[in-house]
Amino acid sequence: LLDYPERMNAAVELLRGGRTDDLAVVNAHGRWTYADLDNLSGRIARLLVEEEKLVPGNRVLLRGPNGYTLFAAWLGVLKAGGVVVATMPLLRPGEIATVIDRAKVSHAIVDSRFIGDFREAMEQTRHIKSLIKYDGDHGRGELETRCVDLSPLSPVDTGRDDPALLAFTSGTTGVPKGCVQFHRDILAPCDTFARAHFPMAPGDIAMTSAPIAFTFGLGATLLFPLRFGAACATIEQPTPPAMLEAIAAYRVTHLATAPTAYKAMLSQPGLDPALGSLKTCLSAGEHLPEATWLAWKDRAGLSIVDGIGSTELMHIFISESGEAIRPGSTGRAVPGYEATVLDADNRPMEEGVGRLAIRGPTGCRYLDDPRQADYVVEGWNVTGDTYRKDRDGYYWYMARSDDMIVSSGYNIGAPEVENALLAHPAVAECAVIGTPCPERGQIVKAFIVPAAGFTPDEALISDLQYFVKRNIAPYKYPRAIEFRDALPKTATGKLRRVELRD
Ligand code: 3SK
Repeated sequence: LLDYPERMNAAVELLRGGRTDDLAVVNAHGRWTYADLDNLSGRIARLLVEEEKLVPGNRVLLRGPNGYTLFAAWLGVLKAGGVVVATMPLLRPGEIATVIDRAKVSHAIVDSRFIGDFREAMEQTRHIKSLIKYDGDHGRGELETRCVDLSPLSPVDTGRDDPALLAFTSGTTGVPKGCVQFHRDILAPCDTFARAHFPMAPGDIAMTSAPIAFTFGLGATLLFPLRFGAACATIEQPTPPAMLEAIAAYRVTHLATAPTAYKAMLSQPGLDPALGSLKTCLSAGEHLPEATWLAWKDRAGLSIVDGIGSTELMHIFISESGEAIRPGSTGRAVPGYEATVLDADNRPMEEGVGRLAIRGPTGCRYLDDPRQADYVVEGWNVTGDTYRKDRDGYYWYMARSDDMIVSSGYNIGAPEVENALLAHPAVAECAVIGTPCPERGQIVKAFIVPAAGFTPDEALISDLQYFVKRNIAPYKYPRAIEFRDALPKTATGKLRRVELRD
């Protein structure tokens, strides 16, 4: 399926996607063509190689919000033969220092608004030899000034199996793991998932709420548009109202965001103008509740393409689109990938409930981490999700494997209870966990962020419990409910149930 040449550079391949004068990136600071992006990334590559003494394989940390300069730096690092280490904007100095140490980062390109935290992180490590600042997309920072008189470098000769990206997964538990992705892994999601379920064409404009440090955001914002000659629109603060405003302003055709953002956008006054241009919507990062899928279909007239992927496998490996979507199901294996569910003895099952396992053109390669042996089992990438596979090959999300609650002998998937609660108008966000109980082993407990206008009191608790019992098997109802102002999340927006359990 993916017959990439032995010698290739993913940045070069991506920039071939559009014609020189085609729009590549647009935001509040300007509009840039493929020629602009090719040129600036080439000059950044020269600066890194000739003045900052980067040699192939050096790791370059990038830090800043999504934007033209960050994207040019991302492509420039690859052209220079370096390895991108992108960091989530929300990381704190201690976490950045961990990434620098684990990845042995030698060079860094950092947006000047993030420089304070970065310098604090640098004081905790000794690896960084070169730090260059840039000034958002204003074009006046150190990076831009030092590049201005340079000519673009001819891209360094790299191989398809050379490392191009070190993507750190914050995970919902534990110490971050660095996932090594080769040049061919950068193109693989474009030519598998995106081609099948989220295709773009010249003239299309994509937008995501996810930073490119998260491979979900990287694919939907940068890789897919470039591969197909389309463009992307970027915003720095992707709140639901700002996203709607930007969708309308840039006539965004392809939107990729998380389920909670779709739910939040449904109740925003700016929804209608935004719907005029949208052609395709993608959701990943968390399980998409059926209620949100149906509400978006009803209001926007669009079927959200759901998908599950992982940083380890670079992008989405189960999804479905068009008429083949079955609301509530994540979909079927993406063409090029094989999926199954494993039983307790790691045997693949034809159908039934088990641990999701995947194999295909991308796969987990942790950087020097013994957890590799937990993720790759007998050739399968075991993602840590429990799924039900039906006889038609559709996958139905049950829970993260460690989010199954066993209460009085019943298996209860926390997301199923969350979906039931989310259908109630008083619930803005919720998270369900099992808490210890001497009689039942565990009971179901829900943490709920109430929607505006609802009072978090005993009457609401009873109402919610009754609501769940009426809509799903009554033994699954939350016996305990606690109201919160917000829920703990990872930097990529995934719920941290582990924090609630603690
Ligand atoms: O969380 C996901 O489903 C996902 C999707 C695409 C790329 C990476 C991830 C973690």
